[in-house]
Amino acid sequence: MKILVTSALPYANGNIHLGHLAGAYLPADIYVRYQRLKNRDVIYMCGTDEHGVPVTISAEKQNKTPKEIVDNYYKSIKKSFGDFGMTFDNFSRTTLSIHHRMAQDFFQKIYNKGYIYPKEIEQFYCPRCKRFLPDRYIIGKCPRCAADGAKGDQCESCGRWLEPFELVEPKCLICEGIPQKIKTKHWYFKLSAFQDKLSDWIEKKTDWKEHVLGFVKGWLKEGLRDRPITRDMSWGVPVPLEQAKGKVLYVWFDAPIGYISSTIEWSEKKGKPDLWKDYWLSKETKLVHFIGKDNIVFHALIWPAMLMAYGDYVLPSDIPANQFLNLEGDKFSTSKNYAIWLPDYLKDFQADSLRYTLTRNAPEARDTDFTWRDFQAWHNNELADTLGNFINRTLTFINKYYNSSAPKASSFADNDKRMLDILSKAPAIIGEKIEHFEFKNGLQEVMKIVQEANRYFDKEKPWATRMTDPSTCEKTLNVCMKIVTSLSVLIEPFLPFTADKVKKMINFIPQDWDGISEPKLASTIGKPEILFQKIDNDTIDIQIKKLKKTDITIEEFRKIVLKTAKILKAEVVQGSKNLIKCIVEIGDEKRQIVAGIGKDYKPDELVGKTIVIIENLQPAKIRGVLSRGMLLAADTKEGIILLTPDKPVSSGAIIK
Ligand code: B3M
Ligand code: ZN
Repeated sequence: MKILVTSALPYANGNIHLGHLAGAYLPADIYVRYQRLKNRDVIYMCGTDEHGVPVTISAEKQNKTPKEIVDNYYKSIKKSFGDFGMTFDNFSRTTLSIHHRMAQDFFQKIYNKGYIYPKEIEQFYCPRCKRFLPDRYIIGKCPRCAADGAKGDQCESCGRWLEPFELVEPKCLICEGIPQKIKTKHWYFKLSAFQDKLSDWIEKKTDWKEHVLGFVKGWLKEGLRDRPITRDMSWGVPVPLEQAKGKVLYVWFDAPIGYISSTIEWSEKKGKPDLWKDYWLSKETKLVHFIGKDNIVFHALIWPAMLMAYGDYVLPSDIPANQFLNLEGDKFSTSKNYAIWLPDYLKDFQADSLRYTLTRNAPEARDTDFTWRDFQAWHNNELADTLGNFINRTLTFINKYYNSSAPKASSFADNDKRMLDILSKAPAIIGEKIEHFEFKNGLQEVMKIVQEANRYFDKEKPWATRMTDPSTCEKTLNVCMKIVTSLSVLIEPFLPFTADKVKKMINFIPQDWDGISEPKLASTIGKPEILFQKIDNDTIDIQIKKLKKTDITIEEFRKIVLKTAKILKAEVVQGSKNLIKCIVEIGDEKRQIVAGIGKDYKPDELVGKTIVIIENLQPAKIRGVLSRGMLLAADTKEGIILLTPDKPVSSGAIIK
């Protein structure tokens, strides 16, 4: 049997945070590493989702092109995943031409089969921004749960799937203006045609997670509606129809196809361009999609319907979606920068401590909470004092008293046999948990062995028997060495970096998951090293403080130099609608500042105004134009309003 594993393709518009890891990435990596240790034919596909409104919105906010955004985040996401020990067989990008071709082929084929049709509809248009507003460019109140900030396609609070017109008090996301309804044409996917087929298919998925089935059945009960799968934007996969010029595929139409194109890219890199077909075109393949719960509808309904419409590909066999991880009692929020970002975490701590914490506390069946205090306690008490301690006390003992050669044993007493019996059963017990996506329980089983092992060591007292009964002592250490050897494999899916270190220290003889039930020992061991250094309170306090981004100290505020400045010259930056380049006078000095105020001010209106600027901001290039400083303005519903002094004042005056 072939196993094809995927993790949700992260949008290339920001870094990965702990919530993402706990949802879709870490569990998949544990699963895949385990399958490899079982010698199964498994591949693990992922890549960045580089189209769609999330990317264009970030580009607009940062005054960059979408391409600049995705190039940058593709690199940094890939790097931090690598440093976290993620073992994708391929990490692709949806902007590659192979993906564009696949997505267009997919569209074309199901269009030819009659599953896609055009429809004239009304759509929101922002008169101020002068453009159509795709769903996520509209925000408002959710019609079901009344939460603020619901997006035009989905309410993140209650999970309801929305159409932009359903939002109460809709607003343009960019300018907060009130949008108008205007006619346009879009292409719809006939999801309704798959109502019965999907219901039958889901009926058979009795072993899926309860909350996934609950979600899916809820949608099926409401009745599936056809979905528009094209958008009026320029960033994306062009719709492959003459009549649809200037439109692109909806990102959720092209993104899951990315799982296939990533597999094709992998095959091509391997020099076996048809290899992907063995996985995708075989009904025997076990296709497993790891995702967070906000992606359930797309993976468990729309994507299978797309696959059914297309016809040739295998359908998902399981979708073990996780619930959400919260952070110190609150939701992760990218927009409020309330998150722990993976690259930041990795600067200060080792990957395995996080892999441990996130698995020990995995949101498998309900939302869970990450706290820095738990992280510290589990690292110190469980990784350092329990796991690290057992391995260290065993190896140090052997190093010191047996000159680093593996202790031998010819017969065993009951207590030893009990321990060896635990080891022989461990791979099956832990494996069973992993196969059922119960990673938290799997890890708990590993830690039970470690606790037993420490108890065994304490009870056998080798430090005493060394003097009184040397052969018993050697036998005890032989058992302990077997435990360490087993552990070096059993912890690998969860703690791969630690597993590697242990294997090096014990001169590990290659053994797979099943083989490790009767561990083979190398004849000598290397030098023991401490696996986990304790983390102190100060280190954790710093992390906790970092999370409260909103408060700054008076010292921090004093670093900002605010001054009055007079605008001498202003002109629109070439190739941009919104950026204005101003030459300002600050006392004796003249300098250039670029500001995104072109929608609300004409260059002529600006000249002669005295405004307020931040003088000591690091220079930056905006669209290739140098900007030294930043002007202050109120961001209001009516537009941008510049701050100007109450009474006439000369330029260069310090503001306090
Ligand atoms: N990029 C959404 C997300 O990051 C989306 C997943 C696509 S999986 C095909 O939550
Ligand atoms: Zn607008």
